[in-house]
Amino acid sequence: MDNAKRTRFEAAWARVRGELIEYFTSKGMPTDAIECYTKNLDYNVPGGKLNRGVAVVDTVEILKGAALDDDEYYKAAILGWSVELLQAFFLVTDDIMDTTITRRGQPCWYRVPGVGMNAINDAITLEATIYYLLKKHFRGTPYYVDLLELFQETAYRTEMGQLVDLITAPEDKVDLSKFSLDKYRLIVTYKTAYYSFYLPVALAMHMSGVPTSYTLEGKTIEPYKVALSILLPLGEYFQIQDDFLDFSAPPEVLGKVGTDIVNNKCSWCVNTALTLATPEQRTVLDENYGRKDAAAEVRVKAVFEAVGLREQYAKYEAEVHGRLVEMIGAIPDGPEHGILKREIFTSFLEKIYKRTM
Ligand code: GPP
Ligand code: MG
Ligand code: MG
Ligand code: MG
Repeated sequence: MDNAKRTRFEAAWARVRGELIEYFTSKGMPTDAIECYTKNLDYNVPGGKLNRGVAVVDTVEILKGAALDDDEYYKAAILGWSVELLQAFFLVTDDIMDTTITRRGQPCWYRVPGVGMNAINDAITLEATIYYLLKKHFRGTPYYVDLLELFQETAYRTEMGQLVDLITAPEDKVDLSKFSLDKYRLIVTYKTAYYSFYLPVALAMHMSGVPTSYTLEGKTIEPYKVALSILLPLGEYFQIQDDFLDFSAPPEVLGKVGTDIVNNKCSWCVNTALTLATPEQRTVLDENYGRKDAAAEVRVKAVFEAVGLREQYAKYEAEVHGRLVEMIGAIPDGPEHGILKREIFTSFLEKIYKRTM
């Protein structure tokens, strides 16, 4: 993402943050509570890659077909920051559930001295903040209920995916026969793709007045369904990257230390390795995967290398990129109609293609 784009989006955060602290203060909260809330916001909301939030603004601009004025930009940015708040809510709790050590190059929030399990309330507060912002800025718009439903339904789906993710990776019982690429696809579609990919675009579509259906050259188009049909596979690709990087990326680059192997996760890496392993390699995986033991993790990584996971990933990435480009090329594009545009999806794809962090 270019710097100017990031800087403008971050400037909107300074304003949103000010509004939030002002509201919190106006409710008569004591000074130490205001301090804790401010720290919660500053530590957990703005420090990520911001792809999801910026995607809202980008999509609103693409749909308009012209630059946004300051008011339009700020409204779109509030939705973008609401997606980032949802993400912060998920990550704070996900790190507790996954017993992760670092996130975005710093200790996970629950591991910060003085925070501990108060992090759970902090996460819930981050989610509540979304609905405060929506009410304050969108209560009077015709699409307010669409925004509310979208946030609620998306969060619910993510929580369903998180449940399947967690129960497929029990701490005390490793059973690799429970894993499959089909199970994997279900988990990642629900736990990642809806909130990371569909949500930002659908929010922007609602804000831009895109209707549920319209007619183009005699055909009925359902633009939200079309968007979903591209964005769910795109989200699957993104999570496969996340899983591959968990295994392969240097923690200094990634900003977090991979925990999927020791946590017995049904990740793309283990599923792919299972399809390629010899009986001997399979035994090594059965005996070492999901063990809270650094030496066991090293043995699993050695099998991942031996089956050629890196080459498999490179092959997958080239293949999925081609497939997505083709899918995007096949959707109805109506620049002259000002409705769905292929550029929404290509800009998203190019943002994540070959990412290393
Ligand atoms: C990412 O999975 C999934 C989420 C962040 C959704 C969490 C949903 C909740 C309802 C809490 P991950 O554990 O692979 O992400 P990371 O690798 O970033 O920890
Ligand atoms: Mg996690
Ligand atoms: Mg997780
Ligand atoms: Mg991960």
